[in-house]
Amino acid sequence: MNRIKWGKKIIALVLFVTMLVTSGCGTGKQAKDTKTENKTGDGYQYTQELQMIDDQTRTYYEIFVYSFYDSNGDGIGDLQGVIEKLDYIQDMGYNGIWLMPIMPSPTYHKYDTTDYCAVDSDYGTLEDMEQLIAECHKRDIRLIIDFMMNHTSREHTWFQEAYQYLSKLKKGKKPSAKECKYVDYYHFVSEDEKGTGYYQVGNTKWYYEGAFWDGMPDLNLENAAVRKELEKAAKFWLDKGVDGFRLDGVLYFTGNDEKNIEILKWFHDYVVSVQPEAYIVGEVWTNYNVAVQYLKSGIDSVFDFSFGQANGIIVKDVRQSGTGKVGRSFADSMVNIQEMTDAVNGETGGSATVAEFLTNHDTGRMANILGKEDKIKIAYAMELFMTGNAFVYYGEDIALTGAGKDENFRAPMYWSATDQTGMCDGPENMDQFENIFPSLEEQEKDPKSIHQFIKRCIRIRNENPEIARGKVAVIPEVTDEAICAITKTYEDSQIVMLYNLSTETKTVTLDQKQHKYQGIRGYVSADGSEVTLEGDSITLPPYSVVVLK
Ligand SMILES: [Ca+2]
Ligand SMILES: [Ca+2]
Repeated sequence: MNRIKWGKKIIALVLFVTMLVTSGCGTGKQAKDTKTENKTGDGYQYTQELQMIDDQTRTYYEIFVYSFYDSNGDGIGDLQGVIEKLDYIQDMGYNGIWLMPIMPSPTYHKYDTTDYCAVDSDYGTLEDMEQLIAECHKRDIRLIIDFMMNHTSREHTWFQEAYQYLSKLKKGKKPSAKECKYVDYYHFVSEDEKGTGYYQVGNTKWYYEGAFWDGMPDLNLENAAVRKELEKAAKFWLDKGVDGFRLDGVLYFTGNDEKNIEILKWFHDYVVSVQPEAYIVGEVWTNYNVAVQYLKSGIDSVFDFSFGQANGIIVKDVRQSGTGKVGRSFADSMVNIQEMTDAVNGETGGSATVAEFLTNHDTGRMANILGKEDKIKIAYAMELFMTGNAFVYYGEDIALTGAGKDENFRAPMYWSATDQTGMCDGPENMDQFENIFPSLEEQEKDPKSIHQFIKRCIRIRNENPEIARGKVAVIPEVTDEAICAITKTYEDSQIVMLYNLSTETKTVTLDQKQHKYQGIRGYVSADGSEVTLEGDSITLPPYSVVVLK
């Protein structure tokens, strides 16, 4: 199961002339007095070099192509639009992209495909996709795509063939795969066998399963012929150079965890037989203690629905910050996630990682869930500083607005308030609403914007490989209701991380010798003020995180 074969080659890029950090010395104020280039423009002087490691642990940007950037003025985002914005994505610090479905589909969201081996004409051509892959790889960005194997579109020819066959089937006759192989591609049952989520074939006594809606008939993933079709599709994209897959709706493959895991194992084993370095992350939408079991299939990650979304640990802790035992419970939660992942890796001998996120295309956005700028900022720091892969949904980098229904979660990226170039129309049934926070153009000019804050979090993550790869241990003596204090150890290197999860300034005393640190590696704070170190004493502004080493 050891698929990380890139040898942990460290590519240390010195992007900017840097100053050496000295202990007891904050970094923000000096920045304004130097001529040194500062890329985020938030007044934060980088003192560390980037340490990008070419492995499976990455920071991914999830893109809904439809609403991202429109290159040809038809109001729909497209692959050329993504190519145009790759510099932006790279500049933000992402080294992975997850593209939501790009295959042909009758819907705007494209989760129901009619062809697994093509690009939807709304988005462009296969040549555009090849160009996008090449441009990503030039930038050391890995590109994964949504792969929907639970269901096809109702309009897929496989389903249409089966549907027509069943429509014409004589009364009392059983369907035969010899006459039409596609009847075994889906879950067709007779009237007496149908359960919830089954839909009638015309006015026959035959029904098909559509777990999500009648437009998305569920595939029979235990059929060898279906598996062959999906293998062909996976190989098609891997041969094009795609770096892996985000697997949609894993929990719905069958109603049974063990069967689902077996299906994942088949898919995983096939994918790595074609491309040993491919990354596979599954959407297993349930608590992590259940989802983590799916890593036994060999896939690299499952999304952590325990930490993410509106009712997840991060949002809950941010809402309760200052009132409950947030510092301690957040630290314990991180250890808990780690222990669950380690336990499965121990069993399989694998090196699976957790995939963290706060929002995605199925959830409301942080602008609506948390509303306040300081709370959104600390929530993103909590997510981006977790061990594992981090995913950020497009638009969250400016706290785009979106609540209520799916279409609203998939609103157009708000590039500028004055320049309409590249702006998309968004889904047809989206409600009309104003954005709560300013456009990217405005936030790029504001050193204290949410955008600058998130960019800085990713920068610090990319400077310190221990953040995404380190083993977490709690420092119990200083962890309390406001402060989460942990160490992270990756190979021979250890960092200390202190989170002030309260709205008041806090001072923490931590012996430098005992905890093996000499200075500040980097910090973020919601109001932009400095984290300072004096002797063994660290002062943390409200909602701030510091990395010490
Ligand atoms: Ca377009
Ligand atoms: Ca299914």
